[in-house]
Amino acid sequence: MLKKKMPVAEPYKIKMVEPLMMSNRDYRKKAIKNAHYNTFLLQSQDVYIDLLTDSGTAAMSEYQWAGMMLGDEAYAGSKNFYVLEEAVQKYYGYEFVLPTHQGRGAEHIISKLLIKPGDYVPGNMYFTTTRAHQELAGGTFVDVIIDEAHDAMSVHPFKGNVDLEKLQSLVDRVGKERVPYLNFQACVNMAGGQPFSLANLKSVSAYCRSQGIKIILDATRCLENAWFIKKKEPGYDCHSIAQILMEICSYTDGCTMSGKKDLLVNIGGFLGLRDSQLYEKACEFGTLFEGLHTYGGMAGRDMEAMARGIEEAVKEEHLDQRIGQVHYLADRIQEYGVPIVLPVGGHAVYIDAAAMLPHLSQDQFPAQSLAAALYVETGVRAMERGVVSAGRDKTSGEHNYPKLELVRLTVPRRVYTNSHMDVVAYGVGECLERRNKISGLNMTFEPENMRFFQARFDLISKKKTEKPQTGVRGQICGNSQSTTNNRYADQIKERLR
Ligand code: PLI
Repeated sequence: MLKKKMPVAEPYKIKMVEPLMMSNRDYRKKAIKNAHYNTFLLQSQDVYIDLLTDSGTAAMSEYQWAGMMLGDEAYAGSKNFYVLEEAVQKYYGYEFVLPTHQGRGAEHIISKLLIKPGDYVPGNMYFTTTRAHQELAGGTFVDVIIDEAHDAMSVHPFKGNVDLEKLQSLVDRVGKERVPYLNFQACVNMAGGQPFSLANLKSVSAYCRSQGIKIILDATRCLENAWFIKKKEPGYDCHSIAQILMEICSYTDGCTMSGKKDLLVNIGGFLGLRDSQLYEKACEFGTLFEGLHTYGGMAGRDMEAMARGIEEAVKEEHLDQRIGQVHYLADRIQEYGVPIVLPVGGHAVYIDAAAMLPHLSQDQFPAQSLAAALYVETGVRAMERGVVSAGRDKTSGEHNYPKLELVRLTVPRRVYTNSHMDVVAYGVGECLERRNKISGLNMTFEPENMRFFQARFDLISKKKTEKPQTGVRGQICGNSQSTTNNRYADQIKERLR
């Protein structure tokens, strides 16, 4: 029977290609060993399909490349800055725009501007760089996302929502004067790229305004969030993505933006603000840490490319294909019976490594181990999003043990075809087949900050990996956190049931 629905295909054709390195298993085994079992330490030339991140990895369009030739590399007042400023004002509605070299540049500035030592910064789950800057400024991050976000199996359509009760109880506990702002992230990365609903943002915004607490939007994947609102939230199907984006921003006081995701560029970001006094102060910090307020660490040509990226990224056909490809990959992976986070988010498929490798305790870094095994299997590079990424508690020095132990397969925008996605799914399926042979890892080198980028690991000997769950943590790391470990083992059993 003929299919009735028109398939979604790429709204572009390919003009230039970049050859990929094909390697064999033995080569990859050596490469991952040399990279200390950390996919961040692999050389990109040794990777076949690179799903490490969707950050800065997009293919730019001919329109963006043409804009690069119009770069005005003046130190001050580059014409490309004004083009970018106008695009942000038009689509995001923030009057004041400070370019930054990438998203974390904007996070640094907003944290320094608004956080005083001893403050609390609530957010809908953390992001690594965001929380690091909040802590560097003397703040304490408090997770106020709804509980469903921590449950890989929950199919809540808006797992990025803020739990208003959790927020209120924080404010009641510490006082509103200790809560300078709420960080509201679009398509929450660590939860699996999960969107918030406009209804939730609206009610949280009303509460925050009544308390004098600002809302700073992490707009990094806000267009993808807008797409989910259009598709899932009642009353928004007839709205354009641009309209939804503008409405989202209207409930917030400012935004930090990594242009390297939604905005289809390889580098760049900005801080968007409404308050002129805050902007003036931000310009001072921007000049100190990033560069003058009309370039903020970006070349003129890059500002032009990002401005043009904004125009392209709000197009619905672009988002249909972009998110459609992520969902295509998720469907193929599920056909192999691999457990993934549901519902599928906007930028990546997250494999539930805890459920897939129940023979490994969380101290044996299941997600890190699976990412390394996947590379060996097919040359696909993925990223750990579990206990390694979560780092250590600053006070107790213990690992932060997240409930989710995930491997992220992040799809770059406009780069790979669905045939590549088929190969990725096959590789994940092969890992599932031989999951009992995947051994855990020991951390042999651990940087103090953002350890996941540079940490080094070694394979745990097979004998140790195959020991039973209970008490494994004590044997491997020599500490006494068996309660957390048992809870973790219970969760896995629950998921496998
Ligand atoms: O990598 P930056 O500095 O341009 O952006 C930092 C950043 C802020 N917020 C969110 C939600 C992010 O996802 C983010 C960066 N994400 C990376 C690098 C990623 O691989 O997901």
